[in-house]
Amino acid sequence: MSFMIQNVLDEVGGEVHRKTLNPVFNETFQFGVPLNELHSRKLHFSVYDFDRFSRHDLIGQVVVDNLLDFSEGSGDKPIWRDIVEGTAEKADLGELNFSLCYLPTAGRLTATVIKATNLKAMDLTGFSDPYVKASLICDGRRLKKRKTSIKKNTLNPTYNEALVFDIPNENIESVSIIIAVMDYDCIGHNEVIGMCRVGSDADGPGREHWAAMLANPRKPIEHWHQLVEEKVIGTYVSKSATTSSPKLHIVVDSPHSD
Ligand SMILES: [Ca+2]
Ligand SMILES: [Ca+2]
Repeated sequence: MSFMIQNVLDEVGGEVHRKTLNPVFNETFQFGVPLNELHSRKLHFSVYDFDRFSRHDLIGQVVVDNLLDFSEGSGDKPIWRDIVEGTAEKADLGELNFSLCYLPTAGRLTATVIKATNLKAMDLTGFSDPYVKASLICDGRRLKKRKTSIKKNTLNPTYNEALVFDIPNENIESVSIIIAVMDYDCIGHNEVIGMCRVGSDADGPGREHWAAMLANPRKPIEHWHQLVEEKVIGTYVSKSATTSSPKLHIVVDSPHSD
């Protein structure tokens, strides 16, 4: 269980209770909050399932927002609240702005990564070190990838960098591009912040952007995309195919690894 007072980012964790659905904690947590700020603060409870070998799963959350009422109320009286599904954390991964431009005769697609805003913080600093990785996908196989540079310690990076793919005109309807915004970490694996996907068979905005690109050859078409979790997009890439396929062709064109 963890608690957080919003905007203060004061966070404390409770003890782990094993193999139970009705845990009793009886633990006290204290936060220093000035009385005149109490009305604008929220107490955020998150209940997690502890996993030793992977990221802890969020069971649900309770947000208490009338803290001033409680401070004037009757001290230690217990309060019961229903735990609701924790969706707020998932929604805010950020947005990515890029343009797509296709030259049919040359068979060249240029994705220009312009900027990202409100990215999720993936480091203890409260920021991320974002770079953008675009992968060309055909039949579930990752054929090529291109990356931007890394912008250090920011949640609102600007790139203006072109990522170029050679896609013959006869193949343009059967490919898609998965775009991942990554957090570079000097220790451990780089983390996925969020993803989006463009292509003829992509969802909503991803399909519209692709169609607008094809309808306007040789013109850069710019669009904002809401980032979604990796597991939403990951199903479009067959993991076994990327490692065993002899057609796999990875182009490493930037100095950093992922
Ligand atoms: Ca990180
Ligand atoms: Ca980082």
